[in-house]
Amino acid sequence: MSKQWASTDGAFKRQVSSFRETISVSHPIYKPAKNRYWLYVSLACPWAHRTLITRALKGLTSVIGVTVVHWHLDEKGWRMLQPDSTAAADRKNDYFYTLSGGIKDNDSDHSHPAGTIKNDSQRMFIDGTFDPNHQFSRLSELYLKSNPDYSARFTVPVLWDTETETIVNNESADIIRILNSGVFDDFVDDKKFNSVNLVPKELESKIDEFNSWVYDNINNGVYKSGFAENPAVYEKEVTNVFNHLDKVEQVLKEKYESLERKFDGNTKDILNHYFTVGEQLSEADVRLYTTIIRFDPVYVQHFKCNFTTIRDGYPHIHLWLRNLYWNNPAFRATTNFDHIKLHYTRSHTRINLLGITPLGPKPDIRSL
Ligand SMILES: N[C@@H](CCC(=O)N[C@@H](CS)C(=O)NCC(=O)O)C(=O)O
Repeated sequence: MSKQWASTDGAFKRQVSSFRETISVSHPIYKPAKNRYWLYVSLACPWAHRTLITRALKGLTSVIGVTVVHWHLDEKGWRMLQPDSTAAADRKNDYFYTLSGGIKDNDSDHSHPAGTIKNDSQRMFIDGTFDPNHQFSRLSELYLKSNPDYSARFTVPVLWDTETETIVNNESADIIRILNSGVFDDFVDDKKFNSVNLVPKELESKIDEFNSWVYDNINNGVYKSGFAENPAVYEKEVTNVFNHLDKVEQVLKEKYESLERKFDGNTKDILNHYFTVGEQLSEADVRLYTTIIRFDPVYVQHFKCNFTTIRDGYPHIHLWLRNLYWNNPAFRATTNFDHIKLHYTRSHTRINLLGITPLGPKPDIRSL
């Protein structure tokens, strides 16, 4: 499999994920268990972010541990921080079983002090965490341990099995379905989480339909715009992104208007039902959120998606975004604007040669 992102016509191509197993009671190897599986994520990556949100929404923080890679991606891929050995042992319980994977928010007022952070910064539990399972320093080591012949890119997220020492799955769309499936429900102490279902049967086909055009045109669309290698490809892709944001805006406008009638203008009731598919939080919201939350801080300038911003051009999407962020800790606590901004602007040196991270927009996200 090729390691290149772009094809000869200058268009960005996302590689197909290689590990596609599931976890279930009937699976010959990967059975549900507590503390057996581990997630390796980047807080910058929208695909990995989906898995952290789903883990939080299903109450799986005490069932599945998390390692957060350093936000800087270099030519050898993602790296993990190296602690002294006692810290590694002591901190496993304290830090890994949190919504954010143990990363402390370094930016409490949501202004952005990126200018003070260097590429080589290695602040434990701020820039990333470590791998208590092996103390590996590179994500690639997991891939090669799982399959010594692996020759594609070393991507996050990775769902790792600590028992067989193999990757169960490295495709976020699959991983969030596994986490949502209920296979871990028995191990969750607070049973209120068991009733959470992000893909209820009656909405499944609508969620799939929404996800499929959102994936190609928005989630992946921003990358196709930003990584385009010639102007014609860029212009086509960026126009397509905004055409589909218009479509989402229309969906949410109609939703808002119908909820306004239903709840007689009561804002609290409206916001409790203000989601993209149906009137409950679903996987469709999770998958759209991780792109929209990055839009104004990064994609507008870094990927040149600058017809307008979400905050100025899309009032209904903006309200939906802020409702998720400010009213649901699973979204807020897993969103780290430092990792997001620093990763894109300092790792993609082809796009941003000097690695200067723009300080704006201020604030990263507006209040509700
Ligand atoms: N299909 C994968 C895509 C994951 C992906 O592209 N991850 C990027 C970060 S946003 C990555 O890890 N890239 C590492 C590299 O290119 O070396 C998924 O959705 O899980």
